Amino acid sequence: MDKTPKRKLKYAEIFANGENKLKYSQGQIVYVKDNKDVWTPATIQSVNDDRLTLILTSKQVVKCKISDVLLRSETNVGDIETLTSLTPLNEATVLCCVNSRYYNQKFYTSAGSTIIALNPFTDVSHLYTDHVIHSYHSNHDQKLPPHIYEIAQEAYSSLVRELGQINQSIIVSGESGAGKTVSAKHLLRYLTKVSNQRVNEDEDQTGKEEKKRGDVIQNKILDSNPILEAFGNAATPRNANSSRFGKYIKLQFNRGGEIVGGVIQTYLLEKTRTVHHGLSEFNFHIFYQMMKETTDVTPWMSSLQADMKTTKFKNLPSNNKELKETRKLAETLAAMTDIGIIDTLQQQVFQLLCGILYIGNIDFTPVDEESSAVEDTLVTSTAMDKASEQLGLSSDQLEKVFLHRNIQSGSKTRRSVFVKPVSIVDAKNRRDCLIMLLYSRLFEWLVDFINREIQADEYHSTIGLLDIYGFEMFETNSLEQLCINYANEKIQQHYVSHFLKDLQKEYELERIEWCSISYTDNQPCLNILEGKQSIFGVLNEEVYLSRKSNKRILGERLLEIGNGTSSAIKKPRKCSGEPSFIVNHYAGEVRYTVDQLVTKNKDNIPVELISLLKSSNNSFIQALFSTYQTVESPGKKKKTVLAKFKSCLDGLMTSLNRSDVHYIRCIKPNTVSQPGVFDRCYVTQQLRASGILETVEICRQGYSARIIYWEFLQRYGLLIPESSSVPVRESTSSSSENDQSFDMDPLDTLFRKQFDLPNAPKRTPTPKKTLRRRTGTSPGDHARHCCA
Ligand code: AD9
Ligand code: MG
Repeated sequence: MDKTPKRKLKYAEIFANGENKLKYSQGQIVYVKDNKDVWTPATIQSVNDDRLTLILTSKQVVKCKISDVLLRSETNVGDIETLTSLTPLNEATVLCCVNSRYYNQKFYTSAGSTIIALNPFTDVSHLYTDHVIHSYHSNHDQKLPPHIYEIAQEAYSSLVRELGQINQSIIVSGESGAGKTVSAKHLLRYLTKVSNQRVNEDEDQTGKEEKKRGDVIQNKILDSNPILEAFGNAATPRNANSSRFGKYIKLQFNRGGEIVGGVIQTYLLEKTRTVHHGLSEFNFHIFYQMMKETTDVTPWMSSLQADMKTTKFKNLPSNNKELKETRKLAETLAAMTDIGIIDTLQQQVFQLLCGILYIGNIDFTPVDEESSAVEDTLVTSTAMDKASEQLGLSSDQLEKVFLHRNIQSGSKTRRSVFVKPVSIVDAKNRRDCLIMLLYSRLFEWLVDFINREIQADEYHSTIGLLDIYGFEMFETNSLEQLCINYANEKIQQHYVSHFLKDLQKEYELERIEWCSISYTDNQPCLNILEGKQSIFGVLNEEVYLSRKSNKRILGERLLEIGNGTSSAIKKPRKCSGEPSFIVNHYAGEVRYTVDQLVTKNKDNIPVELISLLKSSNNSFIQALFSTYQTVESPGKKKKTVLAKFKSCLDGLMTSLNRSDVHYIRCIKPNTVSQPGVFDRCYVTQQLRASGILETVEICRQGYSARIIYWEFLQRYGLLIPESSSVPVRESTSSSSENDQSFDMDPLDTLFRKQFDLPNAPKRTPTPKKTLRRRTGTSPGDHARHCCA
């Protein structure tokens, strides 16, 4: 075997090399770079060294460099379902393929091991019928069109057949509004349906009882969606139903492949949305749902609605948004009932929401620079009365907690507490803090309640569905966007390291002829965000130093992080206005404003607020806060928002690393959320950022399936003639050592004969391979790799 290290070729270089060899000639059909369409079709009129004269479809004649053209396919690329089958395979053909498919209402395309899901922005329910589910579940040989169900089925099959890692995960990624949440819902429905079908197939007398229990759990899992969407989603300029929290739901299966439970892990709800709204930003859906009066609700809801009807709530930017939520309240209430939140509890929840809205209407006036008073207006006095009533407190208690703070002094043993008035700015902050605290605690309670209802005591394996908030880039970006985009960077890094890096490493390890494909690694950006000297490091230090941050100095400190050597962080070109910095994320550059970063990272909750809520006469509020920790463990610093978020995401990564991961890449075809509009620049940007092109190239050059030896033998062993000596496995253990020590030579020889393959070189033991991938290439490829 030739051991000379191969020079790493860049992805673009591979195409270029291949194409240069072809020597462009007159009459050849190509794509040429274009500002509007990214790549546009053309025909070569003449060639002059490295310059070409082209004729466009508009008959316009243009001149360009050879490096500005890519080969065009003779056939209709729109008919191709699997990008790995594109010939020639390049950015232009990939783009044209997904573009044509989109206009032909084919929203799913296979891209190696991944499915690309284009958001239809229109009703395509015919794609998700029970019949379609059945087709993908019961299909064994027939090639069905690409679909997200294919990925769900792959995960489910691996789980029930116990191939590779038992636990499976499906990561649904993409920009905000790309269709992750909708896809995740379809995946969830698919998995609940097929797990049910399996039970029906083998149902016996005792199985009936279990099935009933299973049905109840599965319905509860499905019911968690409308509840969490109502309380955790909101309209943003990018998506009218944007998830404002990350969600990882682990479906729990028994040995028979039936869903017996689930557990939901949520990540960082964007609680600031309850008090601050930028242009075209709205509060969480649930507030609008409850404001929309309907006839078919319970008397307590009607009286709450009548009470709020004439009030204009400051924290409820309207724009008639509640009109769109007409149908939803009944749906949310029904789901709450089904999941086990009884009517009286529901009433408590909505009274709390009503109280939260009224708190937002309380305003203040300055008395002097250091003290303030509650504003003497009808709006504020009504709000004070209503809020205190709903929260089980007195108006005096509320007023006191907004206008004064406790200062502790003295030693640990002789501690005294002073009460000090606060400025108008601090009074408003305390009001907003109370709102955020109440809402986030309510959300946590809901998630805990759902988990208690759906979690199984015992289970065999899991399939996790990850649906986080998509990459965001607004006019003004703050800590919320920093966290959201950081989470997306982590997911992208998972993809890069597990798919693009590891797969190639494995080929090298197995000494498989391989021409390394380079890819954009987002590790430098992650280093800038969370590394030793990083944005998180600086922002956490500012919190721990407990000093008043100077925005300008902090901005300069943040910009020093890269030492001018990393291109992941840079100074904005226009430095006027608020201090800010730009992070070069994998999906694009985002400008973050320095203002409020430290305050939000600190997330200081005054102890007085918690004590007050603990003393509430309202049993629900009391219960919500009874176990709330006000002080961290002695000697430990209070964790910042960024530190908590990072450790949550590290936990998520550990969980993903312990499972077989399947990917779905959602692509948003346009920025206006309209059907039938395919913005080629915007789509190309997403294709490039996601690493789709590299994935396709790796899948095409690589092998379609990777199966560990024993599984391979189990599956295909029956093809071996009886007279042949088949290697026998010595132990039942599935440790990787056993897989490595197993001698494949006899089996290898047999298969090589069977498929008429050349003799294999002697190979060294390889680490256990656990991933199975399909790229839509011929079945012979399975044998080809397994014997390689
Ligand atoms: V965010 O990161 O939470 O802001 P998502 O989750 O990626 O975002 P979402 O699933 O909410 O986007 O989809 C946005 C909108 O696109 C939906 O409200 C639908 O109107 C539309 N959509 C998405 N997928 C489909 C689909 N498969 N069929 C029809 C769809 N419409
Ligand atoms: Mg979403």
